[in-house]
Amino acid sequence: MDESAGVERGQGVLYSHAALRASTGHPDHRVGPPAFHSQTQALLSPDIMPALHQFSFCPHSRFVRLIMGELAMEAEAIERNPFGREREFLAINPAGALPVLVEHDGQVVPGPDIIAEYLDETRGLVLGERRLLPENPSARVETRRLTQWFNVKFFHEVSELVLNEKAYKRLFPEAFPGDAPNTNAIRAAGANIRYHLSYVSHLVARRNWLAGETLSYADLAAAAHFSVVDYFGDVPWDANEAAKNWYARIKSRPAFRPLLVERLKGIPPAAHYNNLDF
Ligand SMILES: N[C@@H](CCC(=O)N[C@@H](CS)C(=O)NCC(=O)O)C(=O)O
Repeated sequence: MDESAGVERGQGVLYSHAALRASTGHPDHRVGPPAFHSQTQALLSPDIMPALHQFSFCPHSRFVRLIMGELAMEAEAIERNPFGREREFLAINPAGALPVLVEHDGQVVPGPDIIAEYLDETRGLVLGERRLLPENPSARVETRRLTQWFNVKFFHEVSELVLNEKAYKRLFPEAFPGDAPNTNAIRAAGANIRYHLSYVSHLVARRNWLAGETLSYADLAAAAHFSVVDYFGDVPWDANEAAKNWYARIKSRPAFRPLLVERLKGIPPAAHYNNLDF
């Protein structure tokens, strides 16, 4: 822990090419509920590098990390309890939710949608034709529609249910006082995900990627959410070959590698989780 900076450092992964190498060199990188003793001032004055306050298995954090990976953007990952509500964290994001980006100049950018828009505005143009939020207004609408589909609809119908029941209730019991495991929620997620897989295959039968011919925020949001469900082995890939092929393409991108080596404390991943040829 870096006490001088007032935040726990070294636990996160740097989303740069160097970090990508470092993280793949440490397949046992473990993630668990962190303890933070930071001060607001330190959070607002990150030195040199932007910082992403995130939780490694929060799909919205993963979405932002995939964007940063595609942009080859360097940032420090600061691992946080999603339900922590530490005073200094509420000072930068009163909503208390993850992820939050703190730019190198201290600009605070809260929430996955706002971060995605901000990164497009500040760094998106460098990708040219491969811009993740495409230039054309109707392509932007379609990209935003599908990004929201996964960040909101899929989250409520699938990934949030799986995460709550299989990880969050165990890792952060204080956030679920008196809540017993809910097998109905797992069952509902299992039924719902089949419709989402069908929708993915419907889309990729007509286009190269989910929102169009180029990789976009829609693919990154979808893959981020599928990846956390896949950790628990709860994506029935064999039921849908086209969706599986789409996920295999995105899973093999360098930006995905740091995600695949992360582990939840005491909860091992499904056997195929980091297998690119699953
Ligand atoms: N709609 C939220 C999405 C982010 C979100 O739900 N993050 C979760 C973790 S995946 C979180 O921080 N949950 C704790 C909370 O909201 O109290 C936003 O834009 O801020």
